[in-house]
Amino acid sequence: MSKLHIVANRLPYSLVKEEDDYSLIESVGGLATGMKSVYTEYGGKWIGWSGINSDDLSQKESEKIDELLLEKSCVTVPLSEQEILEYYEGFSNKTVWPLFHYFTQYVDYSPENWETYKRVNQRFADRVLEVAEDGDTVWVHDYQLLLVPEMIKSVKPNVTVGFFLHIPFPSYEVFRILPWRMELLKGMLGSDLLGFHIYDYERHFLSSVRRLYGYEIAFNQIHAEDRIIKADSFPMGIDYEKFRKTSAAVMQKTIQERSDLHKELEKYFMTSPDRRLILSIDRLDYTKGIPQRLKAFRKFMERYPEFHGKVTLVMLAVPSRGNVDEYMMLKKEVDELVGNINGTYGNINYTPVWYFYRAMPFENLVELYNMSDVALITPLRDGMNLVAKEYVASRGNQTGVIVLSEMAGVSKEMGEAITINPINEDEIAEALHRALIMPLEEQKERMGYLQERIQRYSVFKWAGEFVESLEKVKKLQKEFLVKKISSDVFNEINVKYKKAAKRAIFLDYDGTLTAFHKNPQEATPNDELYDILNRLIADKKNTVTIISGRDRYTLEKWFADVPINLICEHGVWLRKYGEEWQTLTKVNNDWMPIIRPVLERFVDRTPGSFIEEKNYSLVWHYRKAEPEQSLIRANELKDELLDLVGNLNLEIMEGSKVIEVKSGGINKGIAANQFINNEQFEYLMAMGDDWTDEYMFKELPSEAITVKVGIQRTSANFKLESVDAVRKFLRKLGE
Ligand code: ADQ
Repeated sequence: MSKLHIVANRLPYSLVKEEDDYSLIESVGGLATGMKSVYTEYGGKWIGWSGINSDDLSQKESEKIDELLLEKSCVTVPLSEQEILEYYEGFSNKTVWPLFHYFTQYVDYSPENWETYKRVNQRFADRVLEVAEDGDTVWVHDYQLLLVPEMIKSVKPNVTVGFFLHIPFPSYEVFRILPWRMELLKGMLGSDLLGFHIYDYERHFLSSVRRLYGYEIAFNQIHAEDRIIKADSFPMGIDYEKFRKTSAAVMQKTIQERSDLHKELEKYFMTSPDRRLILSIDRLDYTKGIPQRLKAFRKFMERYPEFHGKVTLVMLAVPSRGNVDEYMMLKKEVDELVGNINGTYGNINYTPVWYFYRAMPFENLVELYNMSDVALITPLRDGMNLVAKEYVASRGNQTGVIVLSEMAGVSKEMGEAITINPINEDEIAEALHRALIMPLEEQKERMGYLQERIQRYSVFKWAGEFVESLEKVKKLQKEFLVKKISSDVFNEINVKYKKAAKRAIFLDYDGTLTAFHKNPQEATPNDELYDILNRLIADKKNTVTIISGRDRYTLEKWFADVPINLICEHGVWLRKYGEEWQTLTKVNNDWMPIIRPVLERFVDRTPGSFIEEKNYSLVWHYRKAEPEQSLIRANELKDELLDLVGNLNLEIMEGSKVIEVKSGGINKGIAANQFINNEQFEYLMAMGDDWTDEYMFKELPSEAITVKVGIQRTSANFKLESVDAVRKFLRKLGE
């Protein structure tokens, strides 16, 4: 039975050493909760690091720990202190983390860290490969393991790989800075499905793929060389019920049962009933905008003296990466700002900022969520931000206001929050004021909508939808495989081929026999291709024809020494080997002076694009142009042309990065049929990669072997994934 395995930097358990023995504590974090529901249900393993560096463990201890964790279906990946330093604290947290959060000034470009990152990713992948069998699914998590998907896929292509990125994916302009950008993308592209919190990150990712790898992207499907890869957004949720229930339970406790924190908070409210609490919770990280938040609070105090003595900001900061320079500087800055505000506005009975530099037990966290009037969440960048969702889930009486950074992924789901720009201190100060004076009715209305939404899309739903989506990608890929020429199918084709006494073979050129080139004139045939064609032609039973959209001049030059037939410009011209060029169809060019200026206008507006003029058609090429802009332009151009072509009996053909306008009544299908007319071929075959080749696939007699190169939809009977596959196929034919 197929299983689902999880791969993440950390396992969902922490180890506690008691004298000579170890025991496990279950993690309660969002990811652990969501994932546990998945991998236990599908009987898989969780592969990750145990949290203890392997230098500190004897062989016996390691074995003991491995055993203990295996009972929980966890497989450990051992990491030494040096590796943690270079892979985790180094490349993950000093290179990828700052870069992906747009803190380019903090990015460390250490090649040593990169080498260790690769090595450790390989170790994770190796562990997965030991565990996962063909047909299984593996779900890899986050920025520490960007290379793992490809490392799995390249060895076990029949394992389905999903990847989820928990942090933002930056815009191409930022991503491109990284010296190892190609390798990181390649690693991610080993996945079958890539998940992001929000559409913006997905969009940035696709744009980097398009620019760096040049793959076709239709909607959110990447057409890589041999596979369809899907990218999609899945906004991560929380265990809503757990927060809701704990919150309700905490508030029902008797005074004696309440926690110390709870009692302190009650005391605070008792001294004056109009006292208000503002809550701020995060890891102490420079991406979270903590200094800016404190400055905005100071501004609020400056502007609204009527709130002095009445408002307290409770600020929880979980210590994080404390031995890294930037984090030490941040800690110092935060300490100073808190001191400054408390010194300026505080007195013996009043402390404006309560600052806790530590993690809190879950129950206390919920108490704070429950008792705070405002949640002040102002990260400069944040993949999602679960604190905002946890606050919503804990609000039993449906009051409370969220002041939320527009730079957090979660803001896309929280239209009812007061959104702010986290750099704009004035705006935050005003938003705080607005939140504090918001009427209860309005608070309840907003919170009601938020609760409904956050409850519905919980972490379980999130995990479930990702897995379901992976299944769908698998299906999509299978559809491709159905037409793929397997070795059995090849054998059948080869039997027919060998039996036939007379064969006609039509081969498209660009994208079929040769890979695309930015400059079409440079896509020249190489020795390997000449060799393949010459061997085909050497068999006297074969009539081989190159059938292309290209102009006569180029093909004639390239194939001057090859005894081959040429059909050019999609079927306007035919040159049988040893004969003169002849037109297959009578056409006129009266329309060209009308259409050319339209195309020229598009060339002017789309740098890098150009017009090619053929005898009977005009082509707008945009392979060299900026990819995203040119796609928009291509759609605009088609739109404009559609209005014109009807009256002029023209056809618009869309090829790979080209739009071609030509006289109607000409296409590769008509041309191929005319070519075989009156001759008795026993074996017909046509191969091509783009839309214009579909005419051949549809119009040739039904017994023809038609082969589409690429994974897109087609009316051909068979598919091959790449130019390489075509060359191999042609070489083997007849053997
Ligand atoms: P984080 O950067 O860690 O996660 P976030 O999503 O806010 O950010 O999660 C923080 C978690 O820590 C919350 O569950 C919160 O309850 C807990 N926490 C915070 N302060 C605490 C304290 N003092 N004591 C105890 N617990 C505390 C990364 C990305 C996010 C993304 C998540 C999930 O940076 O953008 O939302 O992963 O994908």
